[in-house]
Amino acid sequence: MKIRDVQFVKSAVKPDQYPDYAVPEIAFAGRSNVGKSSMINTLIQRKDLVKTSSRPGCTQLINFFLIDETVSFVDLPGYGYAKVSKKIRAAWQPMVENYLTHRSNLLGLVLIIDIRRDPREEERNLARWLISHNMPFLVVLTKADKLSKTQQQKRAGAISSQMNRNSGEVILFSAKTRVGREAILDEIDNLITWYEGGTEDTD
Ligand SMILES: Nc1nc2c(ncn2[C@@H]2O[C@H](COP(=O)(O)OP(=O)(O)OP(=O)(O)O)[C@@H](O)[C@H]2O)c(=O)[nH]1
Ligand SMILES: [Mg+2]
Repeated sequence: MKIRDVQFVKSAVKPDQYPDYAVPEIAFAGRSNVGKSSMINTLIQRKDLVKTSSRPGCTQLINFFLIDETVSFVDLPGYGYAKVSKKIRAAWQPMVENYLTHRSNLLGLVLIIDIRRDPREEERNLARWLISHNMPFLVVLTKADKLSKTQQQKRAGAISSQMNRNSGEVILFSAKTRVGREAILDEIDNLITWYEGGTEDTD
């Protein structure tokens, strides 16, 4: 997948605010501060089109980006950050659940996990929910640059078994070194090709 043009479309909270295009959409989900927004910047090769911060809770709305007018990327707010106000925490779940259940052109998710941390209840719940709704998802272990090659392999083995995936099915990524960028874009490409094959007009 080659990316030429990227447009920030809008931020939304509720379904009636989502953009009304129907292009295949990929959403990036994960714990607060894991590096979702940085991953999108790396994929689209823009340093800071998507706002990032070392402080958790940076992305608080659902942000839509249109790639070459053919694919949509969605930056989701992160879950699990204890220090944001109760009000924000209470708003997160319905906002993201609404998105996951109502967005008809949502094709799949990139579920992002910090390579140094074990997946917790939230990641496992989300994975379970996605499986039960037949929603494809890719597991990406980010911040790989923080570990040695040996440690990376060790952690990839541990996390993939905790997420019930084969270790070949998880991708190691770093927004710093950009390792894993092509692999993620290839997987997104495969998903879109599979989707378009299945929805082609057969008349
Ligand atoms: N070393 C390293 N740091 C990273 C990487 N990805 C993100 N970061 C840093 O992690 C912090 C959080 O990154 P964001 O992209 O804002 O994370 P987020 O998941 O969008 O966070 P929220 O919007 O708060 O949910 C920033 O300080 C980034 O520079 C990475 O691959 N390696
Ligand atoms: Mg963010």
